[in-house]
Amino acid sequence: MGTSAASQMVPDVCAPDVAAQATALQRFRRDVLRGLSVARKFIPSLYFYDARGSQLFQRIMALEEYYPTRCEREILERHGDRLVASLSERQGTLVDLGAGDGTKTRLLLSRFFHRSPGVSYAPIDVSPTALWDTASRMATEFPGLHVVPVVGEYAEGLRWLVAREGSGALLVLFLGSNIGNLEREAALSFLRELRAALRPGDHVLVGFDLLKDRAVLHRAYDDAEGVTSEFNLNLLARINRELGADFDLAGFAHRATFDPLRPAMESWLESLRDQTVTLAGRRLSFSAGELVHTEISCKYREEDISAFARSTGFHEVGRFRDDRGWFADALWRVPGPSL
Ligand code: AVI
Repeated sequence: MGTSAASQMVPDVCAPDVAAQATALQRFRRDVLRGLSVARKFIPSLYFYDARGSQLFQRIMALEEYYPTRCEREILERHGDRLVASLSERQGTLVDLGAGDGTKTRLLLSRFFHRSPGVSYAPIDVSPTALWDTASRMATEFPGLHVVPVVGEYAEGLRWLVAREGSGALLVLFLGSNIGNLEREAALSFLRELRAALRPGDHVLVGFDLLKDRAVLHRAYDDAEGVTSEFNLNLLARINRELGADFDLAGFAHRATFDPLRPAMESWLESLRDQTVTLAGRRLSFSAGELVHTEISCKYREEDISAFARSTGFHEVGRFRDDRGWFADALWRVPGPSL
């Protein structure tokens, strides 16, 4: 750990592995072709976050209608001291799953760093550009902070957790209701894998968007300025840019619906006319009114959160809400004596 935080970042973020990029592109092509070849078409929401998509998501988080970011910031500002106290050790690490721009994490990191300057920060994100910005900003803001950025999906994050060196305790942040973008079974299996990758005494802080008035939900996922629409349509723009497809973006429109059974908000791209698109030598047909599913954003009841902790082997030590009770951050501990 003799190297500076900035030089620690270079190998992971600045030296893109050409073979890995080619594999990622092949996987993108395969996933899109597969999703657009079935009767109920879909594009995995993971692909929202190229550089443009990450910028648009930053704009969504600043929107008046998109309440989750402000609610969670309120929670972290109010309860930050209590939360970092869960990571009392000098050698602890704050792991940030789906770090994004790290604005909320900074609220915890500043408290955490001032208590114990020997701490480390490990942001994990699919977007190399967002990750690089966040990692370098944190390294500048907290001189001497050991920053270990990891580019990847949650699976890579879990692999990194399993292989980690050192005995310090972890506080894993899974904020912003990122959990809500996974179907219930996928969320449970992810949390079980996360639990298995951790050690007794480690903690996780999971953000859950609570079920609320439908009109509030609709506004949050279909804002007046049209930023969420642009975010959704950027999926098609990305497929054109990276996979050479010929989607006409004017031929599709953003739709947001509420499914009370899940319960969840869902995003779709609706084809506005009968049309054919060419992608990787294949012709894909869309009929007028046909919907392509692009995202699920699950909403939770308080009892869902308790059931999630119970059935994934975590012990809940605290739950923190904003004033309106629209959002909750649950603090869970891996049971057993700390090593
Ligand atoms: C990242 N994720 C938790 C956001 C959400 O609320 O599902 C993504 C998003 N999609 C549309 N607006 C925001």
